Amino acid sequence: MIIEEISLALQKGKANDVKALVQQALAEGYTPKDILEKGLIQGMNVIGGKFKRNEVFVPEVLVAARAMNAGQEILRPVLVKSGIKPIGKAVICTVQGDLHDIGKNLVKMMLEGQAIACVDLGVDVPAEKVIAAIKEHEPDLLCLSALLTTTMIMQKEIIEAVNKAGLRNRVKIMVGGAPVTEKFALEIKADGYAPDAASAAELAVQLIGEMHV
Ligand code: B1M
Repeated sequence: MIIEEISLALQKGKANDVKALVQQALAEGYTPKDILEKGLIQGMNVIGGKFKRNEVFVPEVLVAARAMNAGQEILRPVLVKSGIKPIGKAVICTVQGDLHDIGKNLVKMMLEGQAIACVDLGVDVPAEKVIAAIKEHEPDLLCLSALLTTTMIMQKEIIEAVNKAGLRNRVKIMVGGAPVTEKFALEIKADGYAPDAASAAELAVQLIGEMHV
């Protein structure tokens, strides 16, 4: 089945094959959601398990990540409808010390799919850069991603810095990433937590709505 082929090509890091297979799957009528969840994310999860068990190492994970991004680029225009007036604006990043961007990119893509304009600050982003971006772009929503137990704490530091800068009532803050939990989000006084990109988009719409009442 083509969805399994996508997962396998991603695991082997074959970016061009992933691109072609994603295109083919779309042409055959598979939904972007199935291609993403059962093909791309499933393949990345297999690599994640192998990485954990030391069956593959950083180079293999990097080529798989590149293949994942190649697949996402094909899906992006299908998920993001063009010409629709944005319902709000988000600033999104992966926090300082953390270079993982696949989940953040997925969240961004899903937000854009809900007509939320996104300013992407990239990875390894310190609090000062976030504060400067809030002042410059005046977003409704700040989205902070963290994939390492050692960098989750930066989400707390950034929220504290936003408080200190007197900007806390001007922006809603959503946190997420594999080690992050609802409980942690409450502890650090975020406005919301989402476990995956699809729920992140739903929550983003809700939080932006709350900003505009
Ligand atoms: Co890294 N890595 N990694 N890695 N890596 C993990 C995270 C790890 C769990 C692997 C493991 O050991 N089992 C482990 C963390 C352990 C821990 O902290 N508890 C780990 C480690 C240790 C490391 C290094 C330290 C390894 C080393 O160098 N020895 C190093 C750290 C580098 C750094 O950041 N400073 C490192 C490096 C890398 C690569 C560069 C090789 C590569 C990243 C490439 C890239 O992103 N461009 C990489 C990868 C790919 C992984 C795994 C295999 C996959 C992560 C991923 O992309 N998953 C990962 C193992 C795993 O997760 N199974 C691992 C797919 C993605 C779709 O899921 O990012 O969880 P995820 O995003 C989800 C949700 O979390 C959520 O939505 C997404 C989609 O549904 N979400 C949000 C994410 N952000 C959100 C924000 C929201 C809401 C929801 O609101 C704002």
